[in-house]
Amino acid sequence: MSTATELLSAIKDVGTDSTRGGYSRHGYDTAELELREWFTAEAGNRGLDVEVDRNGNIWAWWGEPGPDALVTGSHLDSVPGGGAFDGPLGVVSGLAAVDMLQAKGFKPGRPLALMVFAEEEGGRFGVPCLGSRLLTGAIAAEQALALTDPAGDTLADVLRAAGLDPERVGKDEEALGRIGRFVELHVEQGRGLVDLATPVGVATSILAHGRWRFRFSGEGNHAGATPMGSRRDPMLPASQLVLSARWAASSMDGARATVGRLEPIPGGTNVIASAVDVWLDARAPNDGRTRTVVERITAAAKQAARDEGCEVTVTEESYGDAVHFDSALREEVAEAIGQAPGLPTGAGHDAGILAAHVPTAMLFVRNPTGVSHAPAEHAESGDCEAGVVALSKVLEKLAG
Ligand code: HGY
Ligand code: MN
Ligand code: MN
Ligand code: MN
Repeated sequence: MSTATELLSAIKDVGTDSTRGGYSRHGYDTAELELREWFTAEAGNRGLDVEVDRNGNIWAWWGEPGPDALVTGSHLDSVPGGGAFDGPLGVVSGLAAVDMLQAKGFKPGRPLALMVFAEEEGGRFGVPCLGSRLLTGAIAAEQALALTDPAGDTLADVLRAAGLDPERVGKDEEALGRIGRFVELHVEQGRGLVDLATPVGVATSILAHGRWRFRFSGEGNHAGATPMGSRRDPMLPASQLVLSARWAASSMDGARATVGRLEPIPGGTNVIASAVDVWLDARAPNDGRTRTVVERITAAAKQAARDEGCEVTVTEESYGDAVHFDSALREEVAEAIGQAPGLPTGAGHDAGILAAHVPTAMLFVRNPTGVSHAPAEHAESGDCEAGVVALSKVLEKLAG
């Protein structure tokens, strides 16, 4: 019988990032594959039957796979330089909850599975929740297979190397049809539970969320020899985009807009870039506000590109509308675990993708730093255990 903290400790050296700090574990890279193998062995030790679906998601079944299953899970990949808890906490809590239930002699009255979703952060191929999007058909197989990672490998290449068949990737009605209800446990990514002085909460909603890539093209040239008046420098409209993101989201209730990734081409100190790629992450409480924020940012960036004699193209890389979790399931979860506050979240989750298809709920575990997607992300051992106890009560009630 293991605690969540002991299980996290067993993987603490996998995928550490000595340059950025924290962890860099991306879909199907060496670290993530090692963690998938580790999970498979841990599930096997508990007598669970492990299978990998057509889209690379792992399922570990307690008892026969079947319809109307109760499923819990999360992901093992991270953002570049991410924390130890975002994703793995949900996975190890599933294992620890199974330990707790097995120790008390619980036998599921319906199929029960733990899941690990592939490439939740989109850290390698750019599209978040790729495994759950493929499973549910939220992204078309052809579009996904053509995605490339920074090394230029397509998802199709990478899946093939991992032993999966690209021909079979795509909406999987049969696998999806087995999920009766889905519950994801996750570290909280803000200070909601800290402010409430409570270790565990229940999610109410997720912001609408999209990612856009802007390619600004100008004229590559010499930093010293090119007079200031003769430049077409794409870094200028790129910078305007960054500033406009702050301005547009700040003036829209509940909105967030971020530029966390920007790549000048070719990227030399003494080179005026010929092009700059800028990725915009924008979120808001509903579709209309999200779209408005992105339209305002885009208009400002296009004007700045015209002023500098540059071209701009915009590609929507992913989008998902706001999620409001099933209120009946939320009540059942709250009943199972006792009083637990409801909390909205600005972060995306596989549970949010599944929510369009099956009743879905989420448990959050307090994060004393309130920081996430960075090495400072944290959860105390005692709170992790409170999360496991809560999850085990939910599994017991919903799969009993
Ligand atoms: O919220 C995110 O950026 C990701 O989907 N976890
Ligand atoms: Mn994340
Ligand atoms: Mn996550
Ligand atoms: Mn020179």
